[in-house]
Amino acid sequence: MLKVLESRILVFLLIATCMSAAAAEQRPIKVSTSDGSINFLLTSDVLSTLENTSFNATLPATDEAVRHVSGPLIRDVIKASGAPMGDLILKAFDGYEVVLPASDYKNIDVILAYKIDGKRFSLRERGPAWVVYPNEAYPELKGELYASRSVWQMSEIIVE
Ligand SMILES: Nc1nc2c(c(=O)[nH]1)N[C@H]1C(S)=C(S)[C@@H](COP(=O)(O)O)O[C@H]1N2
Ligand SMILES: [Mo]
Repeated sequence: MLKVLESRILVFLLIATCMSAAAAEQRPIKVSTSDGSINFLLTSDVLSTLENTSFNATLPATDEAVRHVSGPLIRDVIKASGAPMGDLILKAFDGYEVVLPASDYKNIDVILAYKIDGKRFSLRERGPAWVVYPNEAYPELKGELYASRSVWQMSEIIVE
């Protein structure tokens, strides 16, 4: 009897451990509207259905080296969520928060980069996702204004 109970507890612990590991690894970005009508999770399953865009860019607050970044276009993420193309409040795991105007992601190929130089990057490497502007092809996108919208450790998007 005790053996059965023990093995059940063991199986439960094993499943719980696997589930929390998977959840921690995914950290899906939440996309919602400020009126609460849309609540969408950008899971890895959803991500795999979105087209990937790649380009070279420098990342703010790094060594300013040129990196190869890839991920879905922000406008495709918003489309996938079913939310209207409004201004975005971007939130990060470190508490950082900034507005990304709709005109930016409509007119510029801003991406939600999940890979830097071909690799996923962890929370301590400022992952799992970083908003990146194509600032190598368009140097006018360098500088403080666009740097401030280049949010790392992305956790949430609220569409206004
Ligand atoms: N998650 C997160 N992203 C962020 C920031 C931040 O504090 N946290 N700072 C922003 C600002 S204001 C700028 S100018 C650039 C570079 O930040 P830094 O030079 O202050 O490090 O990253 C942007 N992205
Ligand atoms: Mo900044």
